Order: sequence, then structure tokens, then C-alpha cells
Amino acid sequence: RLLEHDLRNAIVRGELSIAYQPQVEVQTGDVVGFEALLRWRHPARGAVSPAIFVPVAEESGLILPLGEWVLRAACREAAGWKALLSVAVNVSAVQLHAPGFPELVGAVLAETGLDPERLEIEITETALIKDVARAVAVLERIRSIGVRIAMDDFGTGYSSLANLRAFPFSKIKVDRSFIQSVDTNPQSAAIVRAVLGLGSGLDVPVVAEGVERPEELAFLRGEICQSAQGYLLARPSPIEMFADITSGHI
Ligand code: G
Ligand code: G
Ligand code: MN
Ligand code: NA
Repeated sequence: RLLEHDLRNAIVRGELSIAYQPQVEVQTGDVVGFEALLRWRHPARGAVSPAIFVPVAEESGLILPLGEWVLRAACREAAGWKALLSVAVNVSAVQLHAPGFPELVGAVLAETGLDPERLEIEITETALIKDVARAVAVLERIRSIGVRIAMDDFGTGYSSLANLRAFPFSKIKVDRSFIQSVDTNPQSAAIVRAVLGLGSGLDVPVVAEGVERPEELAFLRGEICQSAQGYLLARPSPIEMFADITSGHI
């Protein structure tokens, strides 16, 4: 309750910010885009993790203004980069199913001038199970604008394969729980290889999430994996930390 009250004021008080985490091409090391991750600095509690406040925001409906804030801020930010890199924004089920979500995405793109091809929306599988027919319709409208859709945390939800077929995904993000043991657990390695094969077969690029150790990256380099994200490559940070990348000097 208290958290909900404080969260209600967070936007107007300027307590929200976005940390950006680079997504890197596995073979070349080039940065191809950034994931936008919401951050909240509470005046008394300090940094509160989105793992804590996003569920509160979803229950209270506050995720709608918060999500709109993130979408607009991330698109505005990316529109200002000299380098034409992509930006990925996490969208929760509540946002996806809210009336007018595709129109909101279109309006924010028009307002910020960001090329729709540079925006990617990340959705977890749990966001899709509520009302499949409706979720398909919403995602297809978003796809038709040119915005890409990534399936986030792949492998942790359920009926992943049916979802891959039903929804217009342009990217698969393999959950970090598989990546973290890819060099030590043969089952993880087999699963990651299978997902990479799935991506190749479906012609959908795969991103490995949560790469923390050189051994994990070495494994991915030996496979057909398009991109990777994780602390080994870069931690989520204020965009100023990546000025040389966004300005096109790297
Ligand atoms: O960045 P971090 O590890 O703190 O994120 C924790 C969780 O919060 C992750 O599941 C991440 O996807 C989610 N998250 C981060 N930013 C956003 C956001 O802007 N919107 C939504 N819906 N979830 C977010
Ligand atoms: O659910 P989603 O994949 O959107 O969550 C992204 C979360 O993963 C963010 O909270 C981000 O801070 C976190 N993250 C990014 N890279 C790593 C990593 O290498 N290791 C771990 N443990 N978390 C990471
Ligand atoms: Mn994500
Ligand atoms: Na993820």
C-alpha cells in the first residue's frame, strides 16, 4: 500500500529513470541495441528493484502510466542517437491488454520521430496466456507498424512452442537460467542449442540473456547465436555511460 502510494507520485517527482543495457553481436562484439530497464529511486528507501515495484504497479493499474513513461522516454532517447541502434522496452500483460495499446505505440513513435524498425517490445510468455486471440491481434497490429516483438525469458513460461507459432515474434531471448550453466550442465547446453536451432529454423534471431562469464560467451561463439546481453558485456547503466556508442564513434 505504502509503496503503491509512493509509486503514484514517482513520475511527477522525477524519481524514475532508465538504465540501458547493450545488446552485443556475438561474433563481432558490436553493440546492436539497448534494452531499457526502469529504475526507481525512492526518496527514503533508495533504489527499489522493478522486480518489487512492477508487480505492485500491475496490480494497481499504475503500470499503465509507468509503462507509457518508459516507452516515451526510451523512444525519445533513441531518436536522439546518431547511431541507428535499436531500443527494447519491456511491456507487461496489463499494458498489452489495455485498450488502445497499439495506438499508443504508434502515437509515441510519431511524436518522437523514432523509426518503428528501431523499436522492439519485449513480452514474457505469461503476458500471452490471458487471452490468446486478443494478444495475437494486438501484437499483429504492432508488427504491422514495423515494430519488432521479442519473446522475453524464453523457456521459463509454458507452451513456449505453441506461442512461437501463434505470435508474430521477431526475436527470442533465451532466459539467463539456461545461459548461466551452459558450460557446466550438459542439459542446459542441449536446451540452448535446441533453442538456437529453433531460431535458425524459424528464421528468428536469438539473444542470449544474462551472460556473466567468458565461458558462456565462448560457448555462444561456437554456435549460431546472433546476440548476447549480460554483465560480462555491460551492466545496465545510465545512457551517458555509452555516449561513444550512441554517437556512433564505436
Ligand atoms: O533490470 P532488473 O533486473 O532490475 O529488472 C527486473 C525485472 O523487471 C525484469 O523482469 C525486467 O524485465 C522487469 N522490468 C524492468 N524494466 C521494466 C519496465 O520498464 N517495464 C516492465 N513491465 N518490466 C520491467
Ligand atoms: O526479465 P528481463 O530479461 O527483462 O530482465 C532483465 C533483468 O536482467 C534486468 O533486471 C537486468 O538488470 C538483469 N540482468 C542483465 N544482465 C544480467 C546478468 O548478466 N546477470 C544477471 N543475474 N542479471 C542480469
Ligand atoms: Mn527484458
Ligand atoms: Na528476459
